[in-house]
Amino acid sequence: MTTPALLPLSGRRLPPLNLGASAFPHHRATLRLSEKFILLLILSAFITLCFGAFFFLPDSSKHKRFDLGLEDVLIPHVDTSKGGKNLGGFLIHGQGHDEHRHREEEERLRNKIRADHEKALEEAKEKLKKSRDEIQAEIQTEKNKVVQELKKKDSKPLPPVPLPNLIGINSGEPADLDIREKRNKIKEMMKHAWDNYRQYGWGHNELKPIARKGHSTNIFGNSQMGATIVDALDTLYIMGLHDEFREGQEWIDKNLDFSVNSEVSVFEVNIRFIGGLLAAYYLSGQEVFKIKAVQLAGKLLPAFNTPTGIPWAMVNLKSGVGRNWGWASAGSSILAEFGTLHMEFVHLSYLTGDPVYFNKVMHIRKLLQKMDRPNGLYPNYLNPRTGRWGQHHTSVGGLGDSFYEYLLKAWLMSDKMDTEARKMYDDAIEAIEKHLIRKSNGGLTFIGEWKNGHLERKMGHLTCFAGGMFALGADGSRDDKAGHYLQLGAEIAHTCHESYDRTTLKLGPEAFKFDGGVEAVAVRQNEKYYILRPEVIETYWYMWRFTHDPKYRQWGWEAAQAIDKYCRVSGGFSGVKDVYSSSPTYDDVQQSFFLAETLKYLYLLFSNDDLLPLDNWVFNTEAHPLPVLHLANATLSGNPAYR
Ligand code: DMJ
Repeated sequence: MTTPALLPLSGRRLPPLNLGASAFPHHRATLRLSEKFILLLILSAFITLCFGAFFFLPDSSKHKRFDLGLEDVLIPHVDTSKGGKNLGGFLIHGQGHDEHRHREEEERLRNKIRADHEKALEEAKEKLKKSRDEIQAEIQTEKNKVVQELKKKDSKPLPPVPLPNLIGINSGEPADLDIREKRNKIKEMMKHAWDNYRQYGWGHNELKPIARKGHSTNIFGNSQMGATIVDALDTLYIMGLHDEFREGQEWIDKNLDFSVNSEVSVFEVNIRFIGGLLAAYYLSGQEVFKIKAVQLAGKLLPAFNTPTGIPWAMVNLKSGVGRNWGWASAGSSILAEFGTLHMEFVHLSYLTGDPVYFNKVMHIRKLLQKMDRPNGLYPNYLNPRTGRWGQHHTSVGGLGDSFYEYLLKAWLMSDKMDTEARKMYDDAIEAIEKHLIRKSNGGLTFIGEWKNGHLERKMGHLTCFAGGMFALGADGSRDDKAGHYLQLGAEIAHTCHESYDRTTLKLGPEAFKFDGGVEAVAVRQNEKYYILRPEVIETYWYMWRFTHDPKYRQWGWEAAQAIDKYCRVSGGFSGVKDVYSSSPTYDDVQQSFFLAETLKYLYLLFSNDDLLPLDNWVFNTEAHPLPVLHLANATLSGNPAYR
């Protein structure tokens, strides 16, 4: 292998350089592929060097101009504006002297290039003596250095902002012995779930409690992002499990890295990770959580780069490329996903002083306000390219649920200043009541789903959260209908309790019907599962806080006992596939929301109201408590960060 003749340098050629087998006799016989590659690299570096030299060596005309500057101080200035040619004058004046200097300069540069070549060759020879492993180790060390540098840059402290009033983060111990015991039992269940995850699934997103290994789903992408750790932190904190909390914090500090080539759900990452990190930050005051939340939020922002600003459902954390779920109507984004970002994003802007997050969610709100709503209802699907609704399907359960929840909570979180959000909530709830809420023949109030002009008399487990939402929104409702909404909340709680009570395991199915003589019972086999979901217990807790009716604690205790009896296995807690079967089979997944929500709501149900009081805290849809921000108005202009 020989190089082509060297590129001309001032009319002369350097001798050709042989990089072939003869240059490396010990490699003559067989050059492995990797070696050939390295040789090729050296060769290209060499050619680049020559090429560079050719272009960057000062040419004679440049020298002359350079000299001009030097000579200028010696020769009287000629006024070019008056037609004089100073350039010509100097050329003539300094020619002989210049040429000599140019030759010297060229010679010096040529020598330098030769020396550099030789040095590069020596280094290449040295490299080739090293084993493949050594070379790889060197490359890895270099890469690590770069990553460390980037991390240092990313972990810079954020500007301090005054923390909102953080009340009731360490209280709640009930005086009643029976209630205290129940509360301790819930804490013990949390310990069981955490310890097993710690032992068998640490760092994975979730746990397979039967197989005793890590588990994940596509919502978290293909990386081990420790979803259970992040989701569980605030529950650990309020339960006083501080050693466990610290373990989690340490893992997050050392391992939680968002520069991964992984496609995640924007909604899930927001409610579980950003919500979880922000709540952990507010409760503990540990900066690391705030920093991680902000880093992660930055990775979600590219999802908003759509023609309308309605974000994609998924985003690749590394490339920033977004897309929607293949199953969603006509490439649409989902109402409950793009409509469940507000709380976390407002807090991100509050904490960073950067309005970018606030602007993104306010843009979504403005766009929704401008759109026509069939029957006043929000369809679940919205195309982010065209800004048009997809299929006219409305639900207060899956695909729609937390959008309504976040309208109400945006108002509560703003210390009731965000009246725009309250109005949107009131309008939406009125349409829902009119078109979706019905009473069954047996007198059970249910919330059905609207599908292309027809009401499906089916309610999902997810929809059961609405009982708590109605109760939470009762105070401040339009036309002073507080009593009505509290009653509606109670009716939904009752219906959802029935859906539990009418099963063999006393655990609720995923969906239940009110049709053809069936009331609050699942009909299809694929709707009979219970995956440790929180919504029914969430509603019991809100109803308890607003009414102190002991039946809610009773119902909550029934659910806790059923979970402990049928879902507990030695390796943690598992969902069950059929709540109507006396010998249930397990789905072998301990969902992260079981620790974030189900156990937290149970614990709160058996705590006094001074633990996370609702006047000061608003729970995101994953049960992560965020403090009320006492801002001057809905646009946050009262916050110095936005002025
Ligand atoms: C949770 O991740 C959140 O509550 C979300 O809003 C929908 N439901 C799951 C748990 O069932």
